[in-house]
Amino acid sequence: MKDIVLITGATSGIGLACANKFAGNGHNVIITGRRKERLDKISKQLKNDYSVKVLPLTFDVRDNGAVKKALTKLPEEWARIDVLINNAGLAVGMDTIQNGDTDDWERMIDTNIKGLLYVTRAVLPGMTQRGKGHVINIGSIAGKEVYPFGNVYCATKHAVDALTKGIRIDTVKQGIKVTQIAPGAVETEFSEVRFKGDKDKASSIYKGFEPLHAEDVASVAYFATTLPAHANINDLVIMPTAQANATTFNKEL
Ligand code: NDP
Ligand code: 8X3
Repeated sequence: MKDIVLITGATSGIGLACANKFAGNGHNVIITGRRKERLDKISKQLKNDYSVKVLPLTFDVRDNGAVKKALTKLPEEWARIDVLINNAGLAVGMDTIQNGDTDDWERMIDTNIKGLLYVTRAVLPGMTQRGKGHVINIGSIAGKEVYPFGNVYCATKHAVDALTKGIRIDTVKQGIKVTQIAPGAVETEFSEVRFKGDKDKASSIYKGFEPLHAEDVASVAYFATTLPAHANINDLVIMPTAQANATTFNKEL
């Protein structure tokens, strides 16, 4: 049977790759993000390429009112969400705490922690009522380790790690699957956002080694949903082969 898969942050990178992966396997997808033009274009592409149903929803995950409005009154054919991929997220800036920009901190905390919570709070009651559903949180190696100048971003991803465990405890009796996928370096728009539009600095992050592609992470997310009902991947770290941990790379420069 076709699933309904809700993917936050589907306008680029990992979320976009997940939209293609799930739609490519015949599932109907709800794609979200703030950039409406991109969502509309992606929606057309997915429908054309895969003949699935697509519902594009434009909202900011930091706005709880907008999240509730978009997700708690879905048209009936879309209301039974089988898989929620909490992917929308970002890093902004890299600095010490003593020099850090508090606006950057607010953006990361509001998006990566509060946004994930708002979306999950809107979607999870339907899953628990039906006794079926799968929540996949995109964490990070930054949720397993803390690296220099990563402080607040790492803290938000440690929160995603903790919340994944908490959601699993809270919903185990209703049979909900809860998975965290924690990637190392993936070449997307992530570093461009982190370095506030500095494309040269962003691309230098991925020089000298082959980073993960967004499709690698999407494949793992899709695989997690193909396991039988009794089996769940709780936590999965996926890294480029040339990356041993958050700070150790095999780079040829
Ligand atoms: P991208 O910048 O390519 O994609 C981020 C997505 O999140 C975009 O679709 C963006 O959409 C959406 N988004 C950001 N802020 C908001 C918001 N306030 N409301 C709604 N949507 C939002 O980066 P990635 O694909 O790399 O990042 C996806 C996830 O993967 C993030 O959670 C990131 O932390 C995590 N991650 C990334 C890694 C990497 O190396 N790239 C490694 C480990 C984890 P829009 O701008 O249209 O709103
Ligand atoms: C993104 C990967 O290593 O920049 O979460 O934190 S890293």
